[in-house]
Amino acid sequence: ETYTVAILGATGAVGTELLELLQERRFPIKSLKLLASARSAGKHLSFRGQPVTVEALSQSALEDVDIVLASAGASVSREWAEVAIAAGAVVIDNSSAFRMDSDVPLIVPEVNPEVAANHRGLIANPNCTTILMSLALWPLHQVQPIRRVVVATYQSASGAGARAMAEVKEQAAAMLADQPPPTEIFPYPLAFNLFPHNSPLTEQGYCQEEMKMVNETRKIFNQPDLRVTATCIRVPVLRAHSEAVNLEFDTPFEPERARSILAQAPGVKLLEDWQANYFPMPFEASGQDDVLVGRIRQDLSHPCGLELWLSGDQIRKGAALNAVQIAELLVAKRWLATAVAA
Ligand code: 2RA
Repeated sequence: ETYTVAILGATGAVGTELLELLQERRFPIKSLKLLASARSAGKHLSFRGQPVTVEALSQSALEDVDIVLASAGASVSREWAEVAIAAGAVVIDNSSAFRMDSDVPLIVPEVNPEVAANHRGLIANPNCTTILMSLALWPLHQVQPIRRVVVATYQSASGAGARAMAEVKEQAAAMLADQPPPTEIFPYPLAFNLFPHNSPLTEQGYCQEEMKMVNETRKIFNQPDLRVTATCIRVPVLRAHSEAVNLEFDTPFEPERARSILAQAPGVKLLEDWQANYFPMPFEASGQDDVLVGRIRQDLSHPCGLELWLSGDQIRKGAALNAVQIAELLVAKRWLATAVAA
């Protein structure tokens, strides 16, 4: 069976990766629609060697679509997801618009695939930092429940979009030429600098990006009492996020045991060479499907603590690959028909 698929936000960093992955993974496509803002309409992209013209998003463009992969921002998803669902599509939304809605499954296929069966036409893709962290934490949590997570993130420019990736390069060039760095996308220079993620702050002093990790991890793990705290930092890296994670369990978790579990974990590549002092780096994580995990060690400050480090491609597994894997899951399990429609 083949499907009509629409990519919403086809010309963005994630949209471009979605197109690449649908080809690379030979997703069973009958026809492909590339939808974007009127500004991008008319551009020609290529799919399976054939040119595909980008169309402006419209009600008619969403007719007769089986699956919408949406990555055009929360406001576009809020405006158009229901339209697509009413026209019969299942929407896999990469934006933050619906992630915490109780009737919207929030899915990492390696963690909670079964929850996707309950969708009512809309499935949310978690935030990139949450996806990457959950791949490393879930296999450990299955063996010994995690009680507390303390995470510091080192987030690439790609999380702010394709133009942000271009700007950090322009900033570096400007600064090397002793010129003022452009700051149109980022509020401050990111090249040779770093700053706390500049998403809006909540009254508790956490930014929205940090609260996404707290709330989404609890939902995906189905553990509302899981204690999570996060500090999210934007760093001058192009397209892979890294995260320093401290875990607390009820009883000690041997690093060797964690290492052997993660060596078999789906979507994870254990990468550590202690003799060579060689561990995951965003430079190597970029372009890979797997999240690189390493530097697993006993927390010296707590007998039931464990430390680990990870790097993962923000555009790929952090967004586009996870969304395509959700689509593959729905097709494989024949879960495309919504509970509502059935
Ligand atoms: C960021 N995770 O990195 C957010 C949005 N992709 O800025």
